[in-house]
Amino acid sequence: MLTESVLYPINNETRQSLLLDGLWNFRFDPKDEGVIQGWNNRLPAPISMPVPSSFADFFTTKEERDYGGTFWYERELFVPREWEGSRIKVRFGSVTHRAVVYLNGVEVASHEGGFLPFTADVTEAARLGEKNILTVRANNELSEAAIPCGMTVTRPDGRKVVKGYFDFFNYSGIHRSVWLMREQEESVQDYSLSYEIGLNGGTDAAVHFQVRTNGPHPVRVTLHDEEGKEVARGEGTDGVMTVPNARLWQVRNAYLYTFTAEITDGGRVIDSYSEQVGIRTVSIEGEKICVNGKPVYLKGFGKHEDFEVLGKGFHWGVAKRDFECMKWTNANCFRTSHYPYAEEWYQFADREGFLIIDEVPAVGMLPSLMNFVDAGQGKTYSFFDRPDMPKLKQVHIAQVEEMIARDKNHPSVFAWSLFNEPETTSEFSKEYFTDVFDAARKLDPQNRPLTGALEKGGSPDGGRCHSLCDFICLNRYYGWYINGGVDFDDAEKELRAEMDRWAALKLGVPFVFTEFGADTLASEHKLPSVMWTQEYQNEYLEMTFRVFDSYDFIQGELVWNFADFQTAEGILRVNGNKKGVFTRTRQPKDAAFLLRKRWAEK
Ligand code: GCB
Repeated sequence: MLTESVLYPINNETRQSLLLDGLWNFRFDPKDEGVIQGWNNRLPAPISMPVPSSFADFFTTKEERDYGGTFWYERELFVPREWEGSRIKVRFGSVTHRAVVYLNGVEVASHEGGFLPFTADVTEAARLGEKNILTVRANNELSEAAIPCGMTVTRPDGRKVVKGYFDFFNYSGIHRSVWLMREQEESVQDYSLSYEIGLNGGTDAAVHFQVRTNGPHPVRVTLHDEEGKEVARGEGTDGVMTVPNARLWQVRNAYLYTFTAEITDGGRVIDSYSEQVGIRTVSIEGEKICVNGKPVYLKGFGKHEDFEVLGKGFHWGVAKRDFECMKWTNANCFRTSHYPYAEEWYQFADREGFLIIDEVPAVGMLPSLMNFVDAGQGKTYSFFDRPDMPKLKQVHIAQVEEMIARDKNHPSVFAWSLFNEPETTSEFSKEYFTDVFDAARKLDPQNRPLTGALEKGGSPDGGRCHSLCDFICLNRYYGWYINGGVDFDDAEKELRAEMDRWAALKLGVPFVFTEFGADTLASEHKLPSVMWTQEYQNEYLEMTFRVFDSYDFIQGELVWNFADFQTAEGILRVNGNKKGVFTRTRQPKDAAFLLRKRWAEK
């Protein structure tokens, strides 16, 4: 169980948070000699590196862009003398894929996993009223004992090459904001909310709260509406508040309250933490996905954190453009394929009323460098019988815990995806995922649905893991990886045949297509169409939608992908994956207009 506080940094009368973004020092460490050489004390001959950002696409040589191994970041920071007697922490939104953090040469934290936050308590190591040196030793190697899965090979010249068993570039670095934070010794560590709506046959709502603190003083909680008016209050670390005439958080029509938890000592507020939250319920009712008890059909995309030059570095401007483009298509949902995104994405989605399927970085559990093709064609492998499996499972569950701890209070998050396209055909996979799902079921105070994205091998007949899912997510490429081009006429038949087999199982749960799409070059047109042209992408989508519209249990369509994105090099990728409905610079392909029209009416 996670004990560290992962609350997002805020500023108020009891807490201060200073952004440490900007230009840091940086250095590759191909021989992994930094620790022996004392680079944690001072990084010799560094170059400059923007934070947050991936380092890869700033460089002009392949050795630097494709670098695999250990690398270091460093910067100076000033800790105010007035902070004496408080807890002082440094918080990283993420470092890919693992990090050791030092302050003034002293190790203060380490973390495994490149897509979730962690903090270093630097209270002891910090020098108050002086400059301090903050250093990060990071590493971006991939293996089969960590997620995402892949391998690292050392070439004869000693250079390491990192190969992911997944279809996105292994962008690395400090991808998200870094904060220096001051908290009170006694402080709010965590809180969880869950809701009941329509109380007493009316519009009142119950807000159940749990607050975790690290001290003995009493806790008070309040809820304020968007006008700043207090609408409810409660006492204690565990309880329920009633909100009369609650304004619900609705899909694409969000309403946000501000939740505040305060630790008090008589009239004095020792610590106070506030965040925007939304009152809403999510549930699976038969074959429907419901928000506030009403069915919602999911319309939207699988995305990536990916943009020119920045790689996977978070940028508010890119997020803003993405939300504007998604709203223009009349979408209402996206999946954070294939890892939890920067927290700011969820804050944006809370405000814009988007639904999120939040995915843990469990991708690449099919041992192949082109498993996106193998998966599309239904090739089977065994993966979970390997010696590293217990370690992998531990890392996987730890990241599920961290993701749920981080994101559980966002109204936008309505489901947890615990995998993308692993092998799910062996008895080993069944055992593995039973443990992962069992662990996840204990973590969410809102009991959101659990799911995972199944590739073609996870079929009605061969797959062994779909029964673990509260609703079933399918990634399918009929008309692309199979039945593409001259065989396109068979695609619809085959997709229908698979859906008929699912229907025959009478599972009684909703199905969501979490991937379907066709690579499309924005430059290519042809009449009649051929693969890779914009006309083909539209025909592919029209065919798929015809099928979706004939099965009531299909309750969502998330096109692969929102935008073109960078991948590793290969004969199937033209400088990246081109299945975007938008280009990598976020301009629409013809398919965007088709979606906009369909989703306006759906
Ligand atoms: C998949 C993967 C996704 C790939 C996609 C593709 O099945 O889940 O990561 O990018 O197919 O385009 O091949």
